[in-house]
Amino acid sequence: MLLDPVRTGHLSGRYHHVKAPALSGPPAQRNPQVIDTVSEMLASIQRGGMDQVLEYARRLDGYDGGAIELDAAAIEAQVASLPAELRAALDLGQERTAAFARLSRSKLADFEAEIAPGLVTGVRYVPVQRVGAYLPAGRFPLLASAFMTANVAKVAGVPTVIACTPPQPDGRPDPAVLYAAHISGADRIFVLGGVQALAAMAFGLLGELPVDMLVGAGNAYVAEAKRQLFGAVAIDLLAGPSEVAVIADDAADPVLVAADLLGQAEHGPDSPAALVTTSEELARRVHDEVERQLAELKTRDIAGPAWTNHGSIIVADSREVAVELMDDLAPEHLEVNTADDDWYLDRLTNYGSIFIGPWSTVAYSDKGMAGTNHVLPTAGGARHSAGLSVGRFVKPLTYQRVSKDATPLLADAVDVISEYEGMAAHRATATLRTGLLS
Ligand code: HSO
Ligand code: ZN
Repeated sequence: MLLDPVRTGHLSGRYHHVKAPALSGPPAQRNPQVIDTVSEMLASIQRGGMDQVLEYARRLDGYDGGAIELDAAAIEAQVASLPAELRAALDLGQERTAAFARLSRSKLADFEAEIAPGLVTGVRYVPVQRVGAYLPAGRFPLLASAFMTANVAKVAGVPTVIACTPPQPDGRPDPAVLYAAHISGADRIFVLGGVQALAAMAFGLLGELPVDMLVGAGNAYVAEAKRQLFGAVAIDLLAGPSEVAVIADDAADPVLVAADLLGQAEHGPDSPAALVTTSEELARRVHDEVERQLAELKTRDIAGPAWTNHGSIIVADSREVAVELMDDLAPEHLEVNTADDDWYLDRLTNYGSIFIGPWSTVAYSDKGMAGTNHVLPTAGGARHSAGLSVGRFVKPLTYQRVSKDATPLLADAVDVISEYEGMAAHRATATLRTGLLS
């Protein structure tokens, strides 16, 4: 999250950095070795089918034969040891996420209208038929990801949702990821990781037809596989490192602001975190507070380098400048913690999800408790796109019904336009119908 000098040049002199990121310049390029490895893997799986999928699973994940699909009994056995408290927390996250998705779905209403005499048009929302959800379990098993992907797809009415999650070193999936996938209503759950999992879902190698859409995060190989499979399938988005930004003023508590910056910096050493404030005093206090909290943080080996290399604190001359700077950063997560939260909310336009007031923090959405989706655009994607939502799993399909009486209204204009374009066959489809009227 670096300010773009092209878009923010007119603001120069109206803000300054109290802390700038140690690393500047464009984000890391896609790694050519990853690109080549993934395209080789996809091609050989396309040729070799399931045998090749399992061969990669053997080589990369230590797969040693046996069923990769978990039936109800296997799921029950593997989640049996989970603490009741964790199950209850996950149940709550699933219910909240589903509640928000159900409400969002109810707002996508089919409609039909006669927009000109005899011309009836409409929209029907029809779910995508098959979705593949990838549920990683890397550095941190992000348990709520199943809710955001598989569960939201089920709420949308997707008939078939396949979930794949990688095996741990003992050959089993992370039991809590498995529980989350199960309560999300995934129709089939496979213990299969990485590129081979995505390929198996996209090429229809798991006893289902090829999926129409792949969703879910993963490492650089998973992201690259989604990018290469895009077109053949839809994807949710290509997620970069998780980001957080905060707008705060003198009304904010520096302890909470610092904690919330570190709360996402923890994701990885390249996770950006930014504070934009109208208060020099708050900037200084958050600066010191981040260092104090880092010293005691269990995950400081990750959050520390993230903050040093990609953390920033910017003081803006005014609220208006703060809004412009933040809209340029277009963060994945944005917290507003000021005396005038509503003033900011009315004006900000670029963010994945916004958290309003001192009691709202990103982790609530991360873990499913806020109900909102945590699959959100990163790396400036929030300038043009929103995050994953139930609406992405239903297609607004249009229809039209033209009456005989409405024919002149449409056909005469199509006749003229097609003639100009030189499209004789198009023109004939209209003029033939006009001819039938006389
Ligand atoms: N912040 C991540 C999601 C997450 N974080 C889940 C922790 N758990 C992407 O929005
Ligand atoms: Zn997070």
